[in-house]
Parts: sequence; C-alpha cells; structure tokens
Amino acid sequence: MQNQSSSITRSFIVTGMSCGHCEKAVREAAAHVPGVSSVVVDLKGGRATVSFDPNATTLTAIAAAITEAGYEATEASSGGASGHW
Ligand SMILES: [Cu+2]
Repeated sequence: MQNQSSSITRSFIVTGMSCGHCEKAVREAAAHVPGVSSVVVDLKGGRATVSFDPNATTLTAIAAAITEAGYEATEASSGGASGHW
C-alpha cells in the first residue's frame, strides 16, 4: 500500500521575476510538473515554495521546469550540507 500523502515542501531562489505576469508564469510552470501539489511564488522575495511528492518528481525537475519558463531557479539551501551564503 502506497502512502499517497508524502509530500514535502522546498523553496527555490527564482531570478528574473519583475511583475505579476512573471509570478504567474513561474507558478504555472512549477504546477505543471507531475507530482507537484502546491506552488506559492514570492515575487518580491524572488522565491518559489513548492510542495511535491518526492516519489513522483525531484527538485531538479521542478527547477528545470521553472528555468525553461525563462526564470532561472535554484534550490534554496535550508539547513543542508551546502551552505554558501
Ligand atoms: Cu513580468
């Protein structure tokens, strides 16, 4: 029996967003990735917070989808091993 509600939430740094249109484009690009359940875009902060099923998709796939829409996305390191801030 599979656990269907095992979604995790991660943040991405998104560069190039300047208006509500950009915000919407980023939100839709991420939402279209299979396995993504919710997307919250912070236009002013240049961030996107995505909830997704890690069995269905990956951080890399979501970042690639946003980047393909024209806004470069990278995972926001939150307490991980790679802290370069
Ligand atoms: Cu725009």
